Amino acid sequence: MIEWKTVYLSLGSNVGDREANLRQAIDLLRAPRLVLKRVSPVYETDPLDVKDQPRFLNLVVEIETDLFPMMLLSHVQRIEQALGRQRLIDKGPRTIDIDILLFAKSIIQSQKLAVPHPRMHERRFVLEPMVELAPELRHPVIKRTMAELRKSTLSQTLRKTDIHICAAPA
Ligand code: PH2
Ligand code: MG
Ligand code: MG
Repeated sequence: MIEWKTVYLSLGSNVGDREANLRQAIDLLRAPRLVLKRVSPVYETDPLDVKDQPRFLNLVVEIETDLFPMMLLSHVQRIEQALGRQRLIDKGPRTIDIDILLFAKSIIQSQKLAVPHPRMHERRFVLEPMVELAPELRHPVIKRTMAELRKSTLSQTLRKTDIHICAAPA
């Protein structure tokens, strides 16, 4: 029996029809060995890192999967490519970005993949939607809950939108 793991992904878009990009990416996530469980509310967020770029729409999805982490990474990278993602500027504008935040309690440090996502604990655009889905979930390295981590990011500005994306297939 292969174990099914609960995994959290961060999605962001700041190019083109941002809501359509998020919806399409979520539709493409469903796969034979991957069940979409829950989708957080959608937040409009000021850009971090590269500040001179359009505002993002961000959300977090909870999935269950028996894929290995590198297989899941290939899957999400194929979706990024299918939505026409171009890697022009590091941390710059993108039609869709899909990051693996947490993979059950796994800690992964490889050339291609770092989990937990190395910057998730300092980003409100990740923690605000994470807290909606799993406030008491503990970061496996920092050992603090999502709700605790969120507190130190409150100076970053965002707003909750009234966009709702359903986890059930359309
Ligand atoms: N992604 C980045 C860099 N900065 N800022 C916001 N608000 N949302 C993002 O998704 C984001 C960002 C690199 O992946
Ligand atoms: Mg990212
Ligand atoms: Mg990414």
